[in-house]
Amino acid sequence: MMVDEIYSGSFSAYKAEEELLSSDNSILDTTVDWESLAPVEEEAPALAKPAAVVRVSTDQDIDSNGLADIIMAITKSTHPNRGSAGAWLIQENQTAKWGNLSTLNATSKIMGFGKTSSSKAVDDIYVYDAATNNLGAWVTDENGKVTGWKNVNKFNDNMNVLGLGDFNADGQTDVLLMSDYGDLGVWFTSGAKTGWKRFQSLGKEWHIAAIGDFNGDGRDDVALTHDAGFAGCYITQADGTVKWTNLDNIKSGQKIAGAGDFNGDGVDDILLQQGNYCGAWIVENGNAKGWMGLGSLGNGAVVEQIGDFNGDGVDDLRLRVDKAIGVQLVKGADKLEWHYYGSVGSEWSTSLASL
Ligand SMILES: [Ca+2]
Ligand SMILES: [Ca+2]
Ligand SMILES: [Ca+2]
Ligand SMILES: [Ca+2]
Repeated sequence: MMVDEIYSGSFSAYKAEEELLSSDNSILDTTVDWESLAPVEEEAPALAKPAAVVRVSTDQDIDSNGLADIIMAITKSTHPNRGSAGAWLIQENQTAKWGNLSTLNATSKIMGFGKTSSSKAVDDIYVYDAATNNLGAWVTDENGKVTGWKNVNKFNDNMNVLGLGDFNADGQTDVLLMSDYGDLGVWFTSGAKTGWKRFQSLGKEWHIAAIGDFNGDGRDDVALTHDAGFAGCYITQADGTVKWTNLDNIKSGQKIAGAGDFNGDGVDDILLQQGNYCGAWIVENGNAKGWMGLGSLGNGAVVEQIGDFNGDGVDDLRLRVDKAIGVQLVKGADKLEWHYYGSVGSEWSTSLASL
């Protein structure tokens, strides 16, 4: 059974959902042989770009069931349906239901999830146009359908959009930026400090590793690494400034793969990956207070998204292995539970970091 062929070749952006699912029911198939899907190469999996560029402390939920959803788009420039974007809406029974979103123009990419208004219950989908340095969002209704466009801002040419987060805890998504000269800061989209607020100037030895709320005050913070091997946080303050906290040293072979709350205390933790193995620094007040082993992901698995896919308040690791998409649900220390959602054609990008 070619479970990986569901969407290849014949996709057209607004085909009815029934058509997309009618060829077989393999999107619902959880009996696939996991081992057979793993690539043959023995190489360590290529890490996705740091989740920093995509992470936002929202539910990543566009259809109002409280479960994170998966956005995907055809990014291959030569594909006739390049730009077609849709989502797998994760259901209570851990299956995925297809929903059409919209179409990206040739220079646009999906940035991630966020809220264009604090009164919105579900997330919108942020779209960045590299040709104009303009950021905006597809506004969604409570069923995950795109109902309109809301412009966020067209940034100056010397500003680089790094990621999304709510950095003043007013419920509306802001934008993390870095200038060509190393000025790190935020574009506040609402509140008393609307507009650009510079945090710090950073040299090339600094790298943005993740965005998350690392002290649990509701404001997103920024985790950074330094070439010397240590990591820490800029904890955002109520006055729009930041305060440094130390995390820990990154061991040889380890990489920060993103942020998520893996022990369910409401504070984001730091995900570390070493080969196939994942674990997390459990974070309190911006400091690493302990280690939580998570487990091995399987050969060739790439962490593409960190979010809560089963609604238990603990973030999970959404993976891709070649064309197969699934989630390792985090069920406590050293306890991962695999759920396979389905497979996509190779023309589909499912990582927010590469969409
Ligand atoms: Ca959902
Ligand atoms: Ca915070
Ligand atoms: Ca936590
Ligand atoms: Ca979960």
